[in-house]
Amino acid sequence: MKFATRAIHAGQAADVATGATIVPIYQTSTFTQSAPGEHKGFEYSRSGNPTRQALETCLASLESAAHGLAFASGLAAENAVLSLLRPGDHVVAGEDLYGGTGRLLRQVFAPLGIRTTFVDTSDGAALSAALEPSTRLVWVETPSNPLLLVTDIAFAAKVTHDNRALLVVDNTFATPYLQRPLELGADIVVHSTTKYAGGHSDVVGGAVLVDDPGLASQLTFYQNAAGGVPGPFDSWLVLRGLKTLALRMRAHCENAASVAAFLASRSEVESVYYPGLPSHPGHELAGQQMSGFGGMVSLRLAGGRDAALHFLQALTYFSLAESLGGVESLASYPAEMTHASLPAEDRERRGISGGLVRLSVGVEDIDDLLADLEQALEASRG
Ligand code: P1T
Repeated sequence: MKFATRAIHAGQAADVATGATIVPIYQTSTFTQSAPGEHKGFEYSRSGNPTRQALETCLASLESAAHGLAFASGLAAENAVLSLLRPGDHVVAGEDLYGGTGRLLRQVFAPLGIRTTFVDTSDGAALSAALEPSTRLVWVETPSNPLLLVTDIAFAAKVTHDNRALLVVDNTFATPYLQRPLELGADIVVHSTTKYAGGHSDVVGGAVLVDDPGLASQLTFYQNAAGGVPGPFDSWLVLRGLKTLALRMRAHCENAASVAAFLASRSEVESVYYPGLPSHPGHELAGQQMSGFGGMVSLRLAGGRDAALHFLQALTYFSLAESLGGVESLASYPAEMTHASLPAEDRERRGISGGLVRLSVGVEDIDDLLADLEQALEASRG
């Protein structure tokens, strides 16, 4: 079965009990047993629920993974992966990554004795140099949030494995339609399914995908023992979103490419960050390890913070909002929104400041999006 077919059919056979064509929302916390311990595969919805199981099967199929686990949010999924670590373990993580992931590493796991070194993982030499004998996990976001840096997954897997550590790739921005890290050597894929997987900005969720049965059983134990699971309705919303992932990603890529080219032609814009532009330092690599360049575009306005704020206020179809990956276009100011939890000097050093704006390019008509951007750029001049 090809990708778009699996998105619609994997884990989604007609319901055995009723023939329902669409996986039902099994809105139940518990399952009646015929005798103690005798049941039909489900006992209690924290441990397992048929709607969640359908989602987990579908996500695993799309990521070419043997095992899929769904969580209540992307951060709950990340927390499950980090629970594999013990005090004294070391993590190497990309320095450009979602602010909440950095906060989890710095403010939740560091006090537990799990240290993280943040480096630019798109720089192979910097990545290799950051590995230590106690490094157990390498954590990569590619393309990264918000600067769209591209890390070589196959290279990262090699140096990580040479160091007897595990490579985690946050595949939220790319989605399995454009990039499948497990096929390139990664050990663990994480997702915020809140984003492109769900696709409609109406649900918060997360997922972890692995091949290794040992990792799968540790993570399954943690999922049940710690309990950060999604409810049946949220699972169903993500599953419904996945059915159109291929269609949506093609439209996101096409619109984002037009937006990036348009922004690059404007004098108000100092730089455009989009892996699909030949000028992007990761363009060639992205062309090899991804089958499209995605729907996220960041830009730096020459007029700095004031220009950025005027631009954001003037936009009509791009809502000023956190999050990304929905059918509707969103715009954010990372320094004061998604990445506000980073230490200020880190933000400044990495350029998450001044005129930096992040766009999640939706699937509206491109003419309307470009007209909206044009009038907002004019307004950004103040
Ligand atoms: O919000 P949540 O579902 O918990 O997912 C966290 C997360 C994980 N990984 C990446 C790459 C993400 O972008 C996110 C969440 N990001 C935003 C809310 C944002 O606007 O960037």
